Amino acid sequence: MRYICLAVAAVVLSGCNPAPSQEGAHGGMEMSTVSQAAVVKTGTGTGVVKAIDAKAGTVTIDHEPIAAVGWGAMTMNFPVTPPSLLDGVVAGQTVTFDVTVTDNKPVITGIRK
Ligand SMILES: [Cu+2]
Repeated sequence: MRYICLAVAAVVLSGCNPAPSQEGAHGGMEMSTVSQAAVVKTGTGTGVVKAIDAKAGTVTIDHEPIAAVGWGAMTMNFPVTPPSLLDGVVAGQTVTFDVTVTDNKPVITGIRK
């Protein structure tokens, strides 16, 4: 009886545990990678300029989805580096822009009209 109980326990453990524990280990590895090094993603987006703050060096863009950085369509405010990229950019314009996202903080590094 004892062996049977152990066998049943082993089957239950092997049947239920591997999938969740593997996922947990995998997730844990990803988590530690995230906490140890900056995650940098770059992408190119297209959108309509909603507002510009030349003094702050920021631009608000209603952008289309940018798969490379995992974003859906949204309106958001970006810092622009260097701010001179905003020269000649006006609200209402449709622009293509390069964005670098470091640990979820986006910066626009290029704008094309
Ligand atoms: Cu966005």
